[in-house]
Amino acid sequence: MPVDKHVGETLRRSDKQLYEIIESIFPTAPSSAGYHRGLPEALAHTDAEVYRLIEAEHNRLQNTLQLIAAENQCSRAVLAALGSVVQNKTTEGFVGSRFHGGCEVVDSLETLAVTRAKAAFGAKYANVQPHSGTGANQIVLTAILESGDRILSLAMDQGGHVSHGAGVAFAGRFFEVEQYRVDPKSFLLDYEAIRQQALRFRPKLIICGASAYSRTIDFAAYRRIADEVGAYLMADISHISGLIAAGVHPSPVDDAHFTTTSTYKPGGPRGGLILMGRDFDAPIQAGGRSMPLWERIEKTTFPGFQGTPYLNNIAAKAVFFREMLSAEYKARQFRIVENARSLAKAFDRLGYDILTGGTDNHMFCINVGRFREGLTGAIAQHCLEECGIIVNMNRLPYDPHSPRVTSGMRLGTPIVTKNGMGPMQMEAIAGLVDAVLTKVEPTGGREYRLDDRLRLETKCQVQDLCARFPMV
Ligand code: DSN
Repeated sequence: MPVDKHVGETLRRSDKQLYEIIESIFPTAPSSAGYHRGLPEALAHTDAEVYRLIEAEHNRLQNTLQLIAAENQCSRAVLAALGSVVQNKTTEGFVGSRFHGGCEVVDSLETLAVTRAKAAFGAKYANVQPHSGTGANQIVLTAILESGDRILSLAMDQGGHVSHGAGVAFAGRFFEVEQYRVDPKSFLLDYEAIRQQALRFRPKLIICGASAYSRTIDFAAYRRIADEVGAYLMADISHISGLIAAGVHPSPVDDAHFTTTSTYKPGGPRGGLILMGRDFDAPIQAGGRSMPLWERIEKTTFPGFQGTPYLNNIAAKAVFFREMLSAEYKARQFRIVENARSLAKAFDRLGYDILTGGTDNHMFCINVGRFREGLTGAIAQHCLEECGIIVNMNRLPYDPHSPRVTSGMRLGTPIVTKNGMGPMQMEAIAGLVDAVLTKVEPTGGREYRLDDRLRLETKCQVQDLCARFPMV
């Protein structure tokens, strides 16, 4: 059965409040049966090619192990909201200040999303319009910096994100970026070294947050450094925002001037979110006048950076933020970390080199080059994929290899945890990965030979394991 079958029913059961708002405004659409119901079936009848490919993706997801730390699996209710009629609405601006008619329903949806996001993160301000996490970062940068202003951020090969200042991307092209590094021995953030660098470089913005850092981040220490040098602080919590909402990791919402996250990484729809805490109404000079920071962020979002917000996506965010507030979601965040720790320990027992020796969050990196001569992150990713195990190669701090080869492999536990796996299955996953990585024969940085029988056997074992934990 397609994962998103009868999506309208799911939304009705799991988020009654959205329907109540809509129903209080208009009578039930008499012809909704024809247009809005049975969406996957409509696709099957009108475009069999795309329908088959979507089904193929569903089958791939169900039959392989999803261990990419950046990925998650949203609920059927979130899928339902994404595929709803709200997709058709166009507008610009924010609630109370729109540029098109017919916004009463989407205004209610956006207000609901904002209210729930603030509740989920304990924030004073939430902007649910960014199209992505990277877009949210670009909005913040554009709101507070002029071209050529200075940014201090974690380098990409040290665990940072491409949008934080890599030369190939927006921030790296339009601002003067200096990047900090983790300690070369412990691979941990060195707050005193960051402070010294900030005192010398005098950035206007410090960015914290990471894509591949498995230890707790001290956001308060970053704020002390930012205050000492008179910089703004932006915390990009995309990878750990679910853990933060659940209280599994300390929150930066009051320490940072701006907190950004993508909304799919914690398990919602694709999209971005900007949160602000105690500094939400601090004044900033812009366009010849003083305005509060939140207003500057909104004016930069529209018309500065984006046009029409994705309103179906905002509806889906509203559904997701409500899920984040549930006891089930919060308990799952603890299990995600427990599973990541179990998985890291299982690899440790098998002789793998885990960066920083373990994890405090949902992910960790392994230096596969130190496990076996000639093994690289690229080989690990590709040969495991052939066996149904989906991971990603990752450059490690001070990595001698290029980004297309790498020494590292990154693993995360959000999806396997969502589908009900626990510490016993983590042990089994480490065993399956190990069986492949001990036998694969590297013949180049990205080339290798893999025994056909091993490939087939592992694939079958992976499918058996996945079949016991179907997608939910
Ligand atoms: N941030 C990337 C990652 O962590 O893989 C994906 O957006």
